[in-house]
Amino acid sequence: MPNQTLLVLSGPNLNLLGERQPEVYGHETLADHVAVVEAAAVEHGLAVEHLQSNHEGELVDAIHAARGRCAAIVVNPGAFTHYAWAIHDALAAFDGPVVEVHLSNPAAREPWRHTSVVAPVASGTIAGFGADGYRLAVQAVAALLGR
Ligand code: CA2
Repeated sequence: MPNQTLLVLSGPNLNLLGERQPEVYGHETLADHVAVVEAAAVEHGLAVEHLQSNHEGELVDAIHAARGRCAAIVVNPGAFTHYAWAIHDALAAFDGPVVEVHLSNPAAREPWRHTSVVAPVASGTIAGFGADGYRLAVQAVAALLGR
């Protein structure tokens, strides 16, 4: 039986969503985004596992543990996006679709946000659509998995 789990990873500070900078990241909490993912995923027969961590190694461990067990990964690496090569390397060793999500559009913000070290190992990136980004990411995963 093929694996049917979508792993959703959230990087540092995303646990604070809804508390500060709503003009940049919206009013939704991380739990709200995960609920959107779960509702969209169930329509494609996918179960969801979610991990938020402020620690790069914990995210790397979760990506390793997903190998051969999860069908796809949706990841918002937070600020790790811009420099965490260990996450890049771990995702490169994952053999399913990887969709990178950002609530804001980093390309339209400070220059240090313009580089993503995750993008080269992602199937694609969805950025700048706020809360809709997570729903769009699940649609992309479903299409990539042929569901
Ligand atoms: O737009 C995104 O989703 C980001 O991944 C969010 C990261 C940022 O470093 C990336 O450049 C783009 C930051 C998430 C921090 O979220 C906070 C939420 C509330 C209060 C403080 C931070």
